[in-house]
Amino acid sequence: MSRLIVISNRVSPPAEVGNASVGGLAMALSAALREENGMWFGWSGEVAESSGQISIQKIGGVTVALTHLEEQDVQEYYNGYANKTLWPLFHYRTDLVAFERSFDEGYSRVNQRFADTVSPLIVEDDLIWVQDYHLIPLASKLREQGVKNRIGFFLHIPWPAMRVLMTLPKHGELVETMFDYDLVGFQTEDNMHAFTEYVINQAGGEDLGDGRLRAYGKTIQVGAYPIGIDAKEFVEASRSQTAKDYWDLMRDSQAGRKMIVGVERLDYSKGLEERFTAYDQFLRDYPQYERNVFLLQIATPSRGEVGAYQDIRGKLDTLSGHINGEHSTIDWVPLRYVNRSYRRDELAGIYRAAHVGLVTPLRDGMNLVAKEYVAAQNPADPGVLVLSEFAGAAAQMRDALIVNPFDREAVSEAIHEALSMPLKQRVARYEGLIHGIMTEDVVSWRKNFTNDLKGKPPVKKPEPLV
Ligand code: ADQ
Repeated sequence: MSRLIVISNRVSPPAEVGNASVGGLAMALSAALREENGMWFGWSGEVAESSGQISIQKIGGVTVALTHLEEQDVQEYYNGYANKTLWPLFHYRTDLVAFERSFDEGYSRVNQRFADTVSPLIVEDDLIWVQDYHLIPLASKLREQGVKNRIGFFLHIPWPAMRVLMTLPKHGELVETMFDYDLVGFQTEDNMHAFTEYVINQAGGEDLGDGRLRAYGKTIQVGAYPIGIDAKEFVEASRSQTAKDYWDLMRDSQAGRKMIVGVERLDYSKGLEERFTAYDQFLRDYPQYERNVFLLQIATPSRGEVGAYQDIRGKLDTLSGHINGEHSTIDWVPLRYVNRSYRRDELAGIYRAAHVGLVTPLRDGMNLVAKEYVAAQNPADPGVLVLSEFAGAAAQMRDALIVNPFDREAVSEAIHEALSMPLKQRVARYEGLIHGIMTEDVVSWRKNFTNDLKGKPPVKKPEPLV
């Protein structure tokens, strides 16, 4: 039987797999690796004096292979090219992009080192699945080592429009490396079309039909594989005792007020500054909500070594203070702004207590919070999802209230519409959304991708649970 080898920048700490704090993606990949006798390779998250060593352990049926990085690698590859160059560029924030030759070199060096370290572990028939923007050139480096196996790549973040990508020095070289994969997967059709447009118009390539693209003398398969959540697990988490305790806690602290919730990593792509401004606008536009509503914004600090993340954190501290200073009364705080993270079962209870889920990224590959919010709702009395048209999830979740996150008046109106929506309409929208969440889940996502990589027909979608 062929093995599956997943390669990603970070490997979820194996001791935590199966624990409620581990994300659905980590759990789904671990399940795939267990079933397919697989191995997960990536950076341990630790910095070492010298890199290239590998530690291999078997945990819960999954072989986990970890390697360390040197300080310079972390600065140039991870904080540098991945998070100061590609992340802002692929999220259309060309104003925040830093191009430095050393980043480029660090990115190439770490991809080379990953290839050198993992290639001796690869045997014939292994299926290799590379995850995300940190490792775009990995297949190319593996091919140079003589690896002939089938290699797939999945991009979790958006693929930008051609003209945006063209602001990246050496963009052609980056795209060329993608032609060393057998299958390249994107979150949405839109992203796939943007890639195709570049290949045809910039690389002089050809669309051969059936998802096949030819350029640089090579042919690859491309496809859209919208990622889902582990819906069954999340619905179960929302019915757990911890979720009920958190739901009770929130209900008590609401004191009859309506609650709007936002949950994300503290990242400029998530549109938190624009969201706070829109909420401020909402409080001005609809004074009838004074003392009757609050926004709970959970934003976990992330990538704190990168300047743009320090800047956005500072801006949000100021803006949240300003909104509360302006609108609070002695017995009401309109914005609860929380910089910590919660376990999945705790989050499920928090989502369930919220009348509105406010998910307004400026750009997002997919956005799993939108799906988790809906999965956690009480089917008999569900809350309403307000969703940015620029989240990949918007292509699937048409029953959400879809908004332009840059239009603060429109977001303000959508919040009002969501808060005042009659039960019948809330239930109809929820039912329209939950079906897709249950069927297009993370399990069907990874099966569809790996079957296409193997060249098998798509999996039959599972029946919905609720
Ligand atoms: P992210 O940018 O991290 O993922 P998202 O898809 O929303 O964004 O996933 C975040 C996950 O972290 C969710 O499962 C959420 O519950 C959890 N999370 C966020 N804040 C949390 C907190 N404070 N406490 C606990 N948990 C928290 C990237 C891409 C997305 C894409 C995913 C998967 O940017 O567009 O959907 O990968 O492909």
